[in-house]
Amino acid sequence: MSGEGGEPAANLSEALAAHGLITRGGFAFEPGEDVPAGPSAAPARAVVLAGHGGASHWRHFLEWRSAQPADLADPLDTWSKTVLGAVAARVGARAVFPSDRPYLPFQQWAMRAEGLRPSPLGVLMHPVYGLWHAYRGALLFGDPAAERLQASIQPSAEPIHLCDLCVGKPCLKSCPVDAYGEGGFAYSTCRTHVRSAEGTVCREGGCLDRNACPQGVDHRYPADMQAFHMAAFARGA
Ligand code: B12
Ligand code: SF4
Ligand code: SF4
Repeated sequence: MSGEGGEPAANLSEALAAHGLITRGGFAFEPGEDVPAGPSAAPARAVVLAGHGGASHWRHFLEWRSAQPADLADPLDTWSKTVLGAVAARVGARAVFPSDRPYLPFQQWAMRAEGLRPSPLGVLMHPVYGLWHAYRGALLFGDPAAERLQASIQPSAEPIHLCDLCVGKPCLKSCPVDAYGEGGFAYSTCRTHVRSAEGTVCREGGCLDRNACPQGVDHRYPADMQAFHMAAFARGA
């Protein structure tokens, strides 16, 4: 595929790889579906998700961060917008982001794109990366790029949902305040603990429930990355 006036689609993966990012699947929207605008004002025709499995982007982000003002707000979002905005321009797409308001349904898109399903923690379970992956943005394509993109996307075989096979479910047993349970994620209970003196372990090393999962451990985020995300979560209202 090539974007309108852009470079061939084979270059999309290459352009993302330069920032430690990968494509996370994609699909063509159904006619009549409520979708955001593509590169023109018309509704997008297809989407390709961009993100990381494990911490592949982290050193690229840190290098960029070291040249930014210390008090830069939302640095990871800003980095994502900077690098994916440039990639989108190269391939004739419009980039959108998980933090955009109103929130776009990134996890629903991811489930369609890669056949993933949620773990008991809400984070999607990946057959290779386990709970250690995320989305930094999505590229929305219009005509005529979408037709060529559609032809190039191979529907992914639905992976085994590892949580179905997990007998002990240790991810539901490690939280000191039982924030994850039948009723979903009690995020204010979690946040209160993370902010407290007793929450040092979560603040510095990441969520104990997430870290208790035996899947994808080779891709587990390093402690500084987990602490970075936990600090952002703790700052939230
Ligand atoms: C708001 C939000 C939250 C809120 C949820 C509050 C609530 N219940 O509404 C809070 C702040 C609690 C939260 C926390 C986390 N989040 Co969050 N969050 C989002 C965000 C920005 C919007 C969700 C939304 O409303 N979407 C709109 C609806 C229409 O889209 P959707 O696809 O249907 O949304 C699904 C999610 O909302 C999900 N959901 C509902 N509650 C929760 C709670 C958690 C923890 C998760 C992961 C999902 C989830 O259910 C929906 C149905 O599939 C998304 C990005 C996005 N744009 O989707 C990230 C997102 C869902 N979060 C993500 C992550 C990883 C987390 C954390 C686990 C880690 C982190 N970033 O700090 C933390 C948990 C903190 C901890 N203790 O470890 C990832 C999930 C990636 C994946 N592999 O699946 C996303 C996709 C962001 C990204 N950049 O990839 N999150
Ligand atoms: S511990 Fe088991 S149930 Fe929990 S997220 Fe990991 S595989 Fe899924
Ligand atoms: S971050 Fe800590 S308090 Fe929050 S859900 Fe995970 S283990 Fe529980």
